[in-house]
Amino acid sequence: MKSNLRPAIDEFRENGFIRVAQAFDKATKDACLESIEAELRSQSINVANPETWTKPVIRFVCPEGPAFAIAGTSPRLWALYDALLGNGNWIKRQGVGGTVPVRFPSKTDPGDAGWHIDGSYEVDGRYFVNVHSRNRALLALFLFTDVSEHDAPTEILVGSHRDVPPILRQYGEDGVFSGDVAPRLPQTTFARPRVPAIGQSGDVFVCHPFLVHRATWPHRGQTPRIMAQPEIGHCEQFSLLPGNSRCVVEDMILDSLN
Ligand SMILES: O=C(O)CCC(=O)C(=O)O
Repeated sequence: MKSNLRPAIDEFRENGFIRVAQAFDKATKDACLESIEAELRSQSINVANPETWTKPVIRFVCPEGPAFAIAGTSPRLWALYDALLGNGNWIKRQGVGGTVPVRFPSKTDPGDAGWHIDGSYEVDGRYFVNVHSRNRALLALFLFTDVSEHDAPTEILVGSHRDVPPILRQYGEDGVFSGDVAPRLPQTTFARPRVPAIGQSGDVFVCHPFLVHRATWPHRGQTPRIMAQPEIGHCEQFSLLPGNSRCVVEDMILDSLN
């Protein structure tokens, strides 16, 4: 690991996430937003016209294209992924991926704002997760607009990644529906410090795959909040064989199981 990344890794180990400020530049952000706005227009939504903001949230698959490839392959992000996962262990996607939840200024309950961890593989149309974190080595939150505390930021339970592995262990390799994990967590998880994922467009929150988080509402800001929340995939799920850990994130899961 590069020695200048050590403080970032220590912070990640402690909190379960780290914000990479300005992981991609303004020109890239502007070009990504152009594609996202085109997708919104195809759904009759204009980011500059509040009359078209008829729902509190809409989601779609993150577009692909050259600007998303530049954002997703940011050298600073890739150096961090190498440090957390080990070079050669993660999938070098030429893009961002995941879905884009766009949240509009609104006082209406969006209906999707519960504490959860993200699922990583589909079983009968539902997203499951297992203790080996099949298909997901990390969660990332790519901010495409500035996000203040008024703009319905994602909220993170700091350190909650530690509480999840003992729950998932009970479900073995098959895993469990991701929506069934948070209700099984102890009350102490929800007493952990809460941090809003606020920042500037171009910032990326790189998170442990088991970090508990939620969308928030109402959105009290003036403009739509736009981000993408992809997984960083791995070549093989974490084996979790003691003495055989490949990387920092696997060490962290093993620590939580002991
Ligand atoms: O939109 C957000 O703030 C977070 C959404 C989220 O966590 C999810 O959809 O899994």
